[in-house]
Amino acid sequence: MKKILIIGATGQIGSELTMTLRSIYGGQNVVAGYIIGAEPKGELLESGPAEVCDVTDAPAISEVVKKYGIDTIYNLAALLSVVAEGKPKLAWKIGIDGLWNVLEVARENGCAVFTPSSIGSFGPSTPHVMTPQDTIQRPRTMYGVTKVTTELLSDYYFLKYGVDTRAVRFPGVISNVTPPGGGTTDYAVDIYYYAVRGEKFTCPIKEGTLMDMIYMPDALKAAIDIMEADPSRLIHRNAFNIASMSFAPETIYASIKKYKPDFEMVYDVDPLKQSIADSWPDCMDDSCARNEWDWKPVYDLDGMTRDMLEKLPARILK
Ligand code: AKB
Repeated sequence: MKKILIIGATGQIGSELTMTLRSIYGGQNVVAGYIIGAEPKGELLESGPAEVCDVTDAPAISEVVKKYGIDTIYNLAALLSVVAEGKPKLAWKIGIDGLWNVLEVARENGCAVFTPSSIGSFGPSTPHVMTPQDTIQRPRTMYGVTKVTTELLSDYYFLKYGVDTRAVRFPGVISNVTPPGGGTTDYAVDIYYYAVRGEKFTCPIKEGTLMDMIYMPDALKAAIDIMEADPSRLIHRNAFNIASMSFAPETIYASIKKYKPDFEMVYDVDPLKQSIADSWPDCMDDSCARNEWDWKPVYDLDGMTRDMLEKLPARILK
C-alpha cells in the first residue's frame, strides 16, 4: 500500500487529487500537505491526515515524510504563469528551491516524486502544431523557466541518485471544485462560472488562440497512472506531453451555447495573457505517453461542457 504526501493539497489540482488518491489507497494513507492560510476544509480535512508542509521548508517536509512513512510525494506547489510574471523571485523560490527540498527529502527517504510540468515549458520557437515530446524548450516566462528547470532537475535526480521521478506536462486544467489562480488558461474555467450564473463573459484571450486543455478527471487519471506505470516501459520520465482537447475561445463558447443559448461572450484581450498564450503550443503530440504508459483521455470538449454545466450549479448557486 502506498503512503502518499501531497504538497499543495488545497489547490486546484491538489484538492481533487487528494480525494481521488484517498478513495484508491485509503484516507489514512494520503496526507494533505498545506500552507498556513490555505487550510483544508470539509471532506478534505475529515477524510484523512493533514499537516502543514510548506515546500520552502525542507525540515518540515522531512518531518512529515518520516512521521507517516511516506513513499510517494506529489509536489504541486507552484505559482501559475500570470502570477509568476509579477513575482518571478517567489516563483523560483517555490518552484525550484522548493523542488530541490522535495528531491533531497525523497533521496534521503526513498520516495518517488511527481512534480508536474506544463505546456508553459514551451516557448515561441517550439513547433506549435503537434508539438513533439522532445523539442525546443526556450520559454520566455518565469513560469516556463521554472517548468523546464523542474523537468531537468527531476531527470537529474533520477539519473544521478535513482530517485523515481515521473511527471506529465499539464495542459490548462478545467475543473469545478477549486478554482485555479493566476493562469493563462483560467479563462476556460471562468467561462463556465459566468455561464452558470447567467452573466456575460469577457474573454481575455483573442479569438483563434488555440491551447491544449484537459478536464480534471483526465488530469487526475494522468497523475495517478504515470506513477503506477511499469518503469521498464518508460523511455521518458520528466515530463510527458499529455493531450486531450485543444480549442480556441470561440469553440468553448459555442460548446456552452448549445446548452445555454442565451449565454453571451465578448472579448477584451489582456496583452500579458495573450503573449503567453501565443508562445504556447496549439496542440501537443502525446504519442510517447500513449506508447509508454497507455495514456488515453476520456473527455472531449462537449463531454466536459455537459459535466461542468451539470455539476457547477450545485457548487456556486446557493
Ligand atoms: C497556466 O495557465 O499558467 C496553467 C498552465 C497551463 O500550466 N494553467
